[in-house]
Parts: sequence; structure tokens; C-alpha cells
Amino acid sequence: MKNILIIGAGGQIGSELTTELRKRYGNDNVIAADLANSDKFVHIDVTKYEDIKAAVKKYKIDTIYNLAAILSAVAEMKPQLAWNVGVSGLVNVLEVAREYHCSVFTPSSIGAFGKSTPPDNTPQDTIQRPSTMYGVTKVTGELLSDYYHTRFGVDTRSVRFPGIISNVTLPGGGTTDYAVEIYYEAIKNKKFTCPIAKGTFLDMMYMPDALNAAIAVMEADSASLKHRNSFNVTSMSFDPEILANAIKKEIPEFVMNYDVEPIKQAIAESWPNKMDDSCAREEWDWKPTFNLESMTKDMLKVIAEKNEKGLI
Ligand code: NAD
Ligand code: AKB
Repeated sequence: MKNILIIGAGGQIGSELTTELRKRYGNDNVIAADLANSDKFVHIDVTKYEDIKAAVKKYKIDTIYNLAAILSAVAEMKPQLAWNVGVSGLVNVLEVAREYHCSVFTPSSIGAFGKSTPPDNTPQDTIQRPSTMYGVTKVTGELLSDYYHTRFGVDTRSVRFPGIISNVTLPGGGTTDYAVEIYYEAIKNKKFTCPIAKGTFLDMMYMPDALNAAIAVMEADSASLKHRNSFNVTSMSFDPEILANAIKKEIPEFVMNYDVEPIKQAIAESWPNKMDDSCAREEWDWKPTFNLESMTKDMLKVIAEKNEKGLI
């Protein structure tokens, strides 16, 4: 039985990962931590080594999901904060993991790639020269995680998530947030103004597949892993037009306009169109279950139910 600590558990991914891990490992074996002081979370500021160490000791933690980060659009405005949380915070996590023999999962992102990366079928091992602060923290995070594995034997693993689409907790200030917001606007107002230009393709994934990826890579037999930090994983690739057309199939009166936000657009253009995730498929049997059509039906159903109950 594992004892798991989730840092950044209040965010888009952490809120649902907490529920999923508690289903599998039991409520008492999964500790949710975030900056907020509340009865839902143990307080951990990832930039404070002592906060992490105290929780790991108190709850006898053996596995850490480190989800604390500043996402791409916000990181462009707050680069020092992005570095402190994403890199200094990660070093704190890795140091505690080294001392207390914990496994560590720290997600990377499509943001770890840049304009000089091959944009189509982006290989697992390729050029990584991102032009964003978020990307700088993600490449550094991948290197640090591999370093702590090879130098100290810490069991670090991760995936490069694409844009994650979900309906429980709203996204935290990224470039791919539009692909979540569009569904809420389609239900509430039947229209959406898109900040990303037509023709901008990005990898995306529905939350249930993202949760499975995060758990499966940590449960994989280490003998089968040739890579560790981080595996390309993807489910689908689309541009805003393709997404809007999928929604129109379900809500024919839906309309989309564009008001392109230059900072987000520049970030999106620097990221891959579609990654090759064959190494994850070969090394730990990664296989997504949702495509654009099945995700769209489910997203619209869940958000419509929330709307009827006055929850959004
Ligand atoms: P989020 O912004 O929704 O949540 C991040 C959480 O971290 C928040 O609850 C926030 O309060 C917490 N946090 C911030 N600073 C902290 C600190 N100093 N100490 C402790 N907690 C702190 O992010 P998310 O979308 O849930 O992303 C989780 C991870 O997955 C991040 O590493 C992110 O880069 C990565 N990722 C996310 C996506 C996506 O589309 N959501 C895609 C690729 C990678
Ligand atoms: C962002 O857009 O910053 C995130 C990500 C793809 O890493 N959603």
C-alpha cells in the first residue's frame, strides 16, 4: 500500500487526481496539500523545504505527486515566481525524496518544446529550446528529475502533458485554457470568442486519460522504462475550428469568433502540433480512451448538468 502526498492538489489536475488516487488507495493514504489554509488541504508551500519534509515525516509518505506550478500564460507575467515554484520547489521535493526514499511524479508539458523542435510527430528525444519561462522551468524540471534518478537513485518519473480538458476545476492560466472555456461558453451562451488563431494545432487530452497516464507511469515496472523524465503522451490534436465544429455537431446554433491574444498565440505557435507518444505506448502501455467526439459529448453533458443545478 502506498502513502501518497499530492502537492498542488487544489488545481485543475490535482483536484481530480486526489479523488482518483483515493478511490484506488483509500482516503487515509492520500494526503492533499496546497498553499491554501483549509480543512481540505494540508498546508505546503513547495518553495519551503521544511513544509514538505514535515508532511513526508508525519504521514510516512513514499510517493509524491508534485503538481505545484505556474502555468504558461501567467508565467510570462511572473517569471521569477514561475522559477521559484517550478524549479526551486522541485529541488526541495527531490531533496526530501532523496532523504526519505520517496518516488516522485512531476509533470512536464508540451511547453517543454520550442520553435526549433520538429512540430509534427514530435519525437520523444529531440531539440528542447523553449522560448517561454514556463518551458524553461519544464526543461529544467525534466533534467533535475533525471539527475536525481541517475545520481541518487530517486525513482522519478513523468509525462509531458498536452492541454488538459476537464469539467471539475477550471484551468489555472495556461495557453490551452481556451479548449476548456469553449465548452462552458457553449452551454451558457452558445458563443465563444477564441484567443487562439484558426489553424493553430495543439495536442490535447481529456482528464480521465490524464489521470490514468499519471498513475500508470508511476505503477509501471521500472525494468521496462528506458525513459523517465518525461514521456510524450497525447490523445488528440486539433485547432480551434475543428473543436468548434465538434461542438456544433451537438449544439448547431453555437458560434465562434476570434480575438487573438498575442502572448498566448506566440506561445501556442512555439509548441508542437502533434507529439509522437510511441515510447510511452511501448514502455508502459500508454493508451488513451477518449477522442474529440467522445470527449465533447461527455464535456457538454456534464457542464449542462452543472448549469441546470446553478453550479456554474
Ligand atoms: P493549476 O494551476 O490548476 O494548479 C496548480 C496548483 O499549485 C494550484 O492549486 C496552486 O495553488 C498550487 N501552487 C501554486 N504555487 C504553489 C506553491 N508555492 N506551493 C504549493 N502549491 C502551489 O495547474 P494544473 O493544471 O493542475 O497543473 C498541474 C501540473 O501539470 C503542473 O506541473 C502543470 O505544469 C502540469 N501540466 C498541466 C497541464 C494542463 O493543461 N492543466 C498541461 C501540461 C502540464
Ligand atoms: C498551459 O497551457 O500552460 C498548460 C500546458 C499545456 O502546459 N495547459
